[in-house]
Amino acid sequence: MILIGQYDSPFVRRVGIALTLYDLPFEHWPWSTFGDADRLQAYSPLLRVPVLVADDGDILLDSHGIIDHVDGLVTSGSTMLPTDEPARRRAMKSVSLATGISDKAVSLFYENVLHDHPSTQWIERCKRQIGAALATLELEGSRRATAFWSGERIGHADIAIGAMLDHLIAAHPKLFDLEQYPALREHADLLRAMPVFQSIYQPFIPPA
Ligand SMILES: N[C@@H](CCC(=O)N[C@@H](CS)C(=O)NCC(=O)O)C(=O)O
Repeated sequence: MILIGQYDSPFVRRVGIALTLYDLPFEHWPWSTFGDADRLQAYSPLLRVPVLVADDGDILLDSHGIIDHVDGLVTSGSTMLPTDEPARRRAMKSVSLATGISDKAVSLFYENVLHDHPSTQWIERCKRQIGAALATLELEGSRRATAFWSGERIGHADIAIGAMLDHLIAAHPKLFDLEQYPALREHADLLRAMPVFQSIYQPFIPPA
């Protein structure tokens, strides 16, 4: 398998971390969506990452689709999503909140750097959406009684939240302060201490 995209993308990083934790071998092509756009488009018509090239050459797009495929490659007992309800749908909701924040963080970043006249209305909307979703995750985290989001071992929700927080703080250091979200800050610290979060990592590089 080949994973295309840089690890400063929270979406690419969550896939890289999942593949690593699953012990699934993969090659990593750290292509930039801007700098490598020409060669990327052959794999990703939307010019987005992550892209996963399967061993048979099939191409998977979007971190959700890729993670779903990757979960199918491991034995059901070892997938990083609970199998029983309501734990499964709760974990999926947390993943959606985290990746939704990342969507908005990316959008907010592009609004500021790619537009001569960024829209105040759009910026305020993104900030409001990110703030409300962070508060929702903070509440979930503060009520949690387990070491990880969905139990005693790491799962996709933890990975999505950890990747989201690192990206959010790196891309918008002046806008979001983790001190306001103690449960999330504590969880980010726990995850950052894990070797996989340190090896599957790249400092944030703005598009050029
Ligand atoms: N929903 C997608 C989002 C992927 C995404 O937005 N990736 C960003 C990198 S962080 C990207 O490719 N941006 C380039 C663009 O949208 O033109 C996923 O979960 O993979």
